[in-house]
Formats: sequence, structure tokens, C-alpha cells
Amino acid sequence: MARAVCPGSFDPITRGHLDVIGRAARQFDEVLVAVGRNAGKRGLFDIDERVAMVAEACADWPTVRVEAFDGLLAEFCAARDASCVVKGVRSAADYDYELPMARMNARLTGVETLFLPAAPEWSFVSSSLVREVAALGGDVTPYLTPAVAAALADRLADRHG
Ligand code: COD
Repeated sequence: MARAVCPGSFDPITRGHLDVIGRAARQFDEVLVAVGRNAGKRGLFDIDERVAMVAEACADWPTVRVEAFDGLLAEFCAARDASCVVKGVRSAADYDYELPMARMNARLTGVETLFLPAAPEWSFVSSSLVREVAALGGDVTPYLTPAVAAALADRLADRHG
């Protein structure tokens, strides 16, 4: 069975992430979406919330599973018998950021990384931009599932309310 891992912070998951996960699911028998605890980033949503949002957003894909992870991504892939990491690439900047990690992960455990070009309609979308625009009152509903958009609105209302 060919299993791939789609890792990320997913804070929150966007339609850009979902496009990549869905395309990966068409290429692999199973896709494991790995939600990083990411100690380096201060999250808007905690790890359990992010896992729940990703699981709900991916519920219609029977071959997609969701799990939290911490530590090395390469070790996580080896422990789950996943031969490949799949990542979306929006720009040259993304590629420059991702390439050393892909090479390092390959050195660590031999796990390969496949880069999927971001879909044009989502190529400007990032979780951080969505958070910023939403916090400043802009409409981010085109970039999120309805459940995620509602969770984001609730969280921002709690923070500013
Ligand atoms: N369209 C297409 N792809 C997208 C879009 C979009 N609109 N938005 C984001 N993406 C891609 C990103 O390019 C990225 O590849 C992926 O989706 C996840 O994005 P984020 O922002 O949710 O997640 P990141 O980049 O913060 O995730 C970082 C990881 C958790 C994957 C990373 O920190 C990691 O691997 N951590 C584990 C620790 C480790 O192993 N470190 C050593 C690395 S060599």
C-alpha cells in the first residue's frame, strides 16, 4: 500500500490545503494528514482543535486519516510506513523554503517529498493571511469550509469580544 503524509500546521486548514490533500488522495492508497504541534508558531487554534477541523474537512475522503504529530516529520513517516511526503508549493519562495527540508528528510530516513503546484485559485491563500484578514474584518469565507469559517469567526470574537 502506498501511503503519503501531508504535513502542516493547518492553523486553520484552508481550501488550498484541501486541494493538495484531495489531489494526493487520488495518487496514493492512503493519505495521512499530519497536524504539527509546531512549537515555533503561536497558534490561534490548539492542536486538538486543528485536528478536529482537519478531520471534519476531510470526512468525505475515506482514504484520508488525520493525526497530530510532534518531533521529526521524517521519523513520523517512517513510523507510519509512509514512503512519501506531499506538499503544496505556491511560489518560488515556498520552494526555496521547502527544498532543504525535503533534502534533510530524505537524508534522515529516506522519505521522498513530492511537490504539487498550488491550484491557481488558491495560490495566494495561506493560513496566516486568512487569520490576518479575518481579524481585520475582511471576508475569508471563500478560502475556508463553512465549519472552519465559523470556528475562526467564533475564535476571533472570543479574542476581541
Ligand atoms: N495551496 C497549496 N499549498 C499550500 C497552501 C495553498 N494555498 N497553503 C499552504 N500550503 C502548503 C504549504 O506550502 C506547506 O507545504 C503545507 O501546505 C502546510 O502549510 P502550513 O502553513 O499549514 O504548515 P507549515 O508550513 O507551518 O508546516 C510546517 C511543518 C509542521 C510541516 C514543519 O514545521 C515540519 O515538518 N515540522 C516537523 C519538525 C521537523 O521534522 N523538522 C525538521 C525538518 S527537515
